[in-house]
Amino acid sequence: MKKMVVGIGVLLCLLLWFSSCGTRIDDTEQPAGTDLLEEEKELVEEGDNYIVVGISQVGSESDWRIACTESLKSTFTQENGYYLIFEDAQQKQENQLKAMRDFILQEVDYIILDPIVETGWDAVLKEAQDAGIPVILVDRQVEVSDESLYTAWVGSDFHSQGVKAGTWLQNYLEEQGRGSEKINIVTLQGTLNSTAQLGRTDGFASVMKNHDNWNMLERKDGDFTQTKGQEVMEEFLDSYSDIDVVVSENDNMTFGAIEAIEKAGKTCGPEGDIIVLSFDAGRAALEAMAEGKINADFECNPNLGPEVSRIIQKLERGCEVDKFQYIEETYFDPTMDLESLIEERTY
Ligand code: GYE
Repeated sequence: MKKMVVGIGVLLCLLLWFSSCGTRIDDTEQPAGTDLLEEEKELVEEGDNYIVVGISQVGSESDWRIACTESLKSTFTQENGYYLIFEDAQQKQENQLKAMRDFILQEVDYIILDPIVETGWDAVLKEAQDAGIPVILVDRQVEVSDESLYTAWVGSDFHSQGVKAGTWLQNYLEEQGRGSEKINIVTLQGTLNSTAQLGRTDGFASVMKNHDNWNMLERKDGDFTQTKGQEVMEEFLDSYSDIDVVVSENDNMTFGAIEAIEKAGKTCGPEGDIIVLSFDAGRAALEAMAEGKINADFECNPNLGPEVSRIIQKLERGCEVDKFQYIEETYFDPTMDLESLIEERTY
């Protein structure tokens, strides 16, 4: 019985595939005499036979973000059958809302949204749904009352990254014979209310609650940028003379923190005064680790383009897609062969 159901499912998908049930722009469908705006005409002409995809990207605040944009842009190419409209929101939700409304007006086939923060999306997602445009979320998530407002999400398990960081610190301190010493920690948080920030902060906190001797001196928003990371770390160093650990919720803030620490005449990394934990694990961070400045880095994979394309191709064939897809990730520390890891790194 099960086999028969699966068989019918496969058959249906094949039928849908051959009957080409996509929503590609086709100018032959325009009723005669319909007046189109000049730009709309261009879009229709250029979009003819392509799957039109509107991407609203968060910004270009970090190396991770740049790598993620590169992955999306190199996936959604005309060679691959896509016509891409890409909007960089420069870290502002209002720009993302505007971009989404423009995509709806342009009648794109799919919207790909990397939501800067989790809240404030209900209305625009409803507008997309009413217009029949599937929205695929990448990287960060949304908090909405109705999950049918988006089709799928693909990205990282940020909570698990935070747990990995806490567990790594716990093991490291034990190995160093500092398991029951008082440990003063500061956190450079990513953009507040973004999924990456919430998950990493909560994940780390869930390990921290098992250690009465771990003392969180302060957590502060560094907005995932190097400049802000450095600024906040300078403030921390001014306020506290006895910081043992910096948890920095992305590599770029880590680079800023290292600058601040060195400027203050202190050192960091395995041989230094301050333990540095970072997230993303891009090539530049692994290089800083090889130079002895970062203790551990928790991987976040920005190569999300191909996975999103796979989702769209399935939807085009009328097949079901998983609502949530997590990317597999690991972590790095100086006990590993950093030289080969750096060589292999694609971002
Ligand atoms: O860690 C950070 C970026 O949402 C996973 O955003 C992403 C985060 C990433 O700015 O570098």
